[in-house]
Amino acid sequence: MRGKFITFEGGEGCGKSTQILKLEEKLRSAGIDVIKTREPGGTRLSELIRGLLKDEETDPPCDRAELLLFLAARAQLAKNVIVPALSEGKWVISDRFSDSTFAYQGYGRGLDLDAIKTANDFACAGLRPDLTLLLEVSSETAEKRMRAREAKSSTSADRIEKAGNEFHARLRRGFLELAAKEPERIKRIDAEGDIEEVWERIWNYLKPLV
Ligand code: T5A
Repeated sequence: MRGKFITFEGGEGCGKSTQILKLEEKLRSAGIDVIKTREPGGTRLSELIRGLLKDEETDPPCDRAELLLFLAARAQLAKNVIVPALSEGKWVISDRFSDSTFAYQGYGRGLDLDAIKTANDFACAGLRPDLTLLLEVSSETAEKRMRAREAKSSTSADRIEKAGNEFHARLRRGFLELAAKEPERIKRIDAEGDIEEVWERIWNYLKPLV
């Protein structure tokens, strides 16, 4: 039987990665064979592309080049990792997938949504998440969490994180429009509150599916 493909989405600092770790552990302890991946990334080529997308030293990609780099990374991950795992009956949890492209490159950068859809469908060759959890926090909470993470890991904001408040407001609105268009697949999760509170909301939602 095909496994389930679950994606986590949201703006910067919404807490996806933290909750994905908890879900991975919970599913394993329930005896489910699960793999976790991230976008961009998850294969050698896709991780190299991730490096290019985050690199601040070389010339930054123009908006269309940025879109195509994300899609190239996704095509490789979908074909070589996600599709084979699902067909072996494994569950796949991905930290971001196609919805991020619509939100960031479409609503955020202003690239044409229909063109993105055509190119993304080509890259994914029909692969779509079964379920997407959209983690929602206020911009103040996101900012606080990002600052806390930077202090903890001594990293600084990358090129996309530094794209400005208006860009981030547009992409957050974009995620909400995507959720309104596909309410069956995209579930909005209130991600305010501490890690355990958010986890409880996520697990309450997923428990019946497991
Ligand atoms: N992108 C991606 C596109 O533009 N187009 C695309 O198609 C795709 C796929 C990826 C970047 O690429 C863009 C989006 C991104 O800008 P990334 O480094 O993978 O870059 O960054 P993000 O996906 O944004 O993920 P992050 O790891 O940066 O953030 P998360 O996953 O939202 O947050 P997390 O879990 O790391 O938490 C951040 C901090 O908050 C704390 C954590 O401990 C951590 O320090 N935290 C909480 N603190 C208090 N209460 C809670 N409930 C907390 N939850 C977490």
